[in-house]
Amino acid sequence: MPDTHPPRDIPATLLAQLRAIVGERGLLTDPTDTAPYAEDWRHLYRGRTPAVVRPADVAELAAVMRACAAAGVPVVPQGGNTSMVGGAVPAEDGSEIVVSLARMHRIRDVDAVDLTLTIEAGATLKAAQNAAAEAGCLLPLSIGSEGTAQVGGILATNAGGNNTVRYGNARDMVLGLEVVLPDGQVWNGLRRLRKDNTGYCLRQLFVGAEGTLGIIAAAVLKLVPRPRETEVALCAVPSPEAALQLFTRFQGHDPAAVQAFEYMSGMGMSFVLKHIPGASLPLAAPAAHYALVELATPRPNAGLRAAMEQVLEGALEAGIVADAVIAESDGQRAALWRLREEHSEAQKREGASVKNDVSVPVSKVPELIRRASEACARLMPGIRVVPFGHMGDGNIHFNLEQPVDMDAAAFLARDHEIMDTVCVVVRDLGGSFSAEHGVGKLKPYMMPEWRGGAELELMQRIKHAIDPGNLMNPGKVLP
Ligand code: FAD
Ligand code: 2HG
Ligand code: ZN
Repeated sequence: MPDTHPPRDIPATLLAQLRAIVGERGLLTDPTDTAPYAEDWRHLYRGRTPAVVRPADVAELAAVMRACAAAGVPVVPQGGNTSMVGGAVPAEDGSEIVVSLARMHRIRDVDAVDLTLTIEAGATLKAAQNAAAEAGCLLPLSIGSEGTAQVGGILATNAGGNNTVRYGNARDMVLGLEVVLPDGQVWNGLRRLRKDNTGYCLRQLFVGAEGTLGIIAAAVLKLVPRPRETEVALCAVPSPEAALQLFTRFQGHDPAAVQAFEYMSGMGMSFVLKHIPGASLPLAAPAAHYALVELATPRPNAGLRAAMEQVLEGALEAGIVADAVIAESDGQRAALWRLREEHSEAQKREGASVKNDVSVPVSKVPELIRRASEACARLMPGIRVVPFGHMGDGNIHFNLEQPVDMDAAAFLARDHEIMDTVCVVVRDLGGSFSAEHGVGKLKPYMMPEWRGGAELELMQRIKHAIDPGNLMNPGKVLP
């Protein structure tokens, strides 16, 4: 979206105060330096900010927040800036300061007995996974952006990803939080207890709040024992219904082993093969639909390979699977996952796309794909339907690519119309308009219709109680 607003001045005294708190290294004010922090990954939003503040520790962060609160200047917390909904982008009028957590990335503690990782918000998810692995454990959260997305960002968005089917979302991994409140007060809730019924569960308020209530400075995350066996297979399937049947067969065989179950369309896969260097399909022929399944277990000698082969053989005989390949090495497992994880990048390279990060009950996924595909084709002949995602937990990225002969801007101008067309079906199936990416700047307009009445009113009351000055990430989440 174009930046049409003139920059708004913030008090020079505040800038001087911020510089005194974080030093020259911690403050960016040159527009060339701040520009990357003011635009989102999808290039949907281009904001402007007079300053990006990069505190080095929680004391500096608290002082920054106290100074901004005293000056009445709003702040936008930013992690890896990989939000799919423009959640970390400042306003266009230059009235908001970006607070980047990037310099707060220390691993404070890993405990293989307690199965906990205490880590600062600015560490990348990948760094958190590595720290867990070095201690012989697993942090069971995996998303395509994990090399860039930060622990604070994944908690603020309650990220989901590939392992939700087995381990739940980010909020299921949080035992404790350290949060800096809008007035600069620090709440140290870094407890590592498995049981702690002492009043309201405050940490869960900040998880999924998308930076509208406070800034997460550090967290205690729950770990699990690392898997000893992992098997990954890519399957060509005749339909989304067959993919669902395959999923239920795996779940029926051993629900504790299904670590991921992902769906991909033939069109989406063709984009990956076309745009991603080195990507190749290890099956006899391209298919209309694919499923990627990962089984894993911490049990030694669990015979996962035999389980994978047994379920796939049964599915091949029943006509649920047309062809399948099981990875033979870590390299092959990574190559199969790459075909899945490069879907976002491939869709971006193919042209403009409208994303619908929706969820429905797992049993309704095939109906969602069929009905939403039909509805979009009626709305815009030639629109290209590229659904993919986390079928095992009911979360499909029902993405639409511009028709080949249509101008990208003309296509994007109809984004709400397209999103609303998909959402009519989602709603009818009892689903959600945002499964894992959040509401951000893109979708607050949907909140009154989907969450209106007592639910939205309660959210607004909580927001007002914690952030009465509306200084935390204004314009995001709540309409
Ligand atoms: P940012 O984009 O920087 O911020 C996101 C929101 O959190 C903003 O509202 C921001 O203000 C707030 N925030 C950031 N840090 C803090 C903090 N410390 N305290 C308080 N608020 C904060 N998401 C999924 O759920 N599942 C996926 O499978 C997935 N795959 C992706 C694949 C790709 C290729 C890309 C580009 C994105 C994907 N995402 C996915 C979306 C995105 O990566 C996640 O939402 C991620 O959790 C955002 O982390 P971040 O550090 O980049 O946060
Ligand atoms: C994924 O699952 C991400 O790969 C991104 O959530 C989805 O690009 C998208 O729409
Ligand atoms: Zn996803």
